[in-house]
Amino acid sequence: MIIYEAVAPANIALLKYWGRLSLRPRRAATPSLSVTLSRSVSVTRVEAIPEQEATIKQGGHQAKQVTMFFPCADLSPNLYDRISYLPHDSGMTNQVDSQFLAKIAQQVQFIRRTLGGDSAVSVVTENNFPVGVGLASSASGFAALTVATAACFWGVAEFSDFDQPSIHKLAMMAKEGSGSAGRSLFGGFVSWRSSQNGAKGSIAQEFPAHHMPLADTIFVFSQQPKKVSSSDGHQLAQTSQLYQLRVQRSESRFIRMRQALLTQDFTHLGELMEQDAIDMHGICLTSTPPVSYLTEDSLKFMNWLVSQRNTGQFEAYFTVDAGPNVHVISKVEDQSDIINRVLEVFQVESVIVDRIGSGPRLQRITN
Ligand code: 2P0
Repeated sequence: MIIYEAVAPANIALLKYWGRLSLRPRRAATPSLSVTLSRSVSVTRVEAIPEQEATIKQGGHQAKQVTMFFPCADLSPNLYDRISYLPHDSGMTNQVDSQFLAKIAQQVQFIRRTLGGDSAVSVVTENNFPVGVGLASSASGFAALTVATAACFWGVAEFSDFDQPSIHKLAMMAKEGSGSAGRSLFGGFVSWRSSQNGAKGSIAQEFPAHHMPLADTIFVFSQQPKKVSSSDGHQLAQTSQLYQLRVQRSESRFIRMRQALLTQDFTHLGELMEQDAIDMHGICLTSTPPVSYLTEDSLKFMNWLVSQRNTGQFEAYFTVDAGPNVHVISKVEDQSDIINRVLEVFQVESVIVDRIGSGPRLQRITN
């Protein structure tokens, strides 16, 4: 049996994707620019499974693993994809599990159709960090799934065996599972261009990880799953009066952010990044109905971080995705000092200590 195991990292957007022009295909209303992380990863194992095994229909719980079977409608009604998820220690509700597994099954079918695959597959996926709390688990999850599934259908053994056009194709497929997942196909600093005015909306690495070795420290205030999904948040964004303003500004903000990166101007990059995070959450709060991902804890922390910076304690900038947990972007050499100072002042559920990384990995395991 041959198993294709992909490890794909989460990414954190410095310039956020928030609002889209269409869901299928995913077309972003604004350009986004992210940092691919190193340690927060999803691991996905995919193998082709024979017909007789795939025809077992009932799902079930095996230890902590949640498994469901989905008909391969694209191949034959008698074939089933077997999708399993190994929950992170923080756990997920069963309702989230089944929705999550159905989205994975849908993505498998999409990849199989796109690449002309001809077998049912078994998918086992897990993360080393909590899911559904605004930590980009869908980005790493759909990136790993896309890499492992494509490797299985193509028989590719290592990530470096994919050529650049193939990686681009994988990124465009991954974003159909979750928009931000397309960016996790590349290491370093990655852009996803807007599809406004008929543009193609391509995804590409702008700079490799070593260009500017940044740290991302994630202060986790809550592991409760968010009440409004990112997908619904994207949909609601258009109801905000601030939305068009952000769309109009986004191209120039992208160019300035890229320039700050090019010149390794951390201060300018950080200022632009904070402005954009505030803009995104401003849109959320002014959507109809309003969406509030930030909590009192997040706001208190963000204010504290700015005051520390303004009084010259350290140079670090915040960004926050669709959840209450705050990412602190700093230079790698300042990371441990920042963590120590934060923990003197704040009680957090956990701290995820991460940094910029170089993208997905793949291995072919024969047993
Ligand atoms: C981002 N986020 O750029 C933004 C910032 C969260 C906040 O993209 O509905 O799961 O699949 O297109 O990628 C999270 O939303 O959205 C996200 P879909 P996704 O990372």
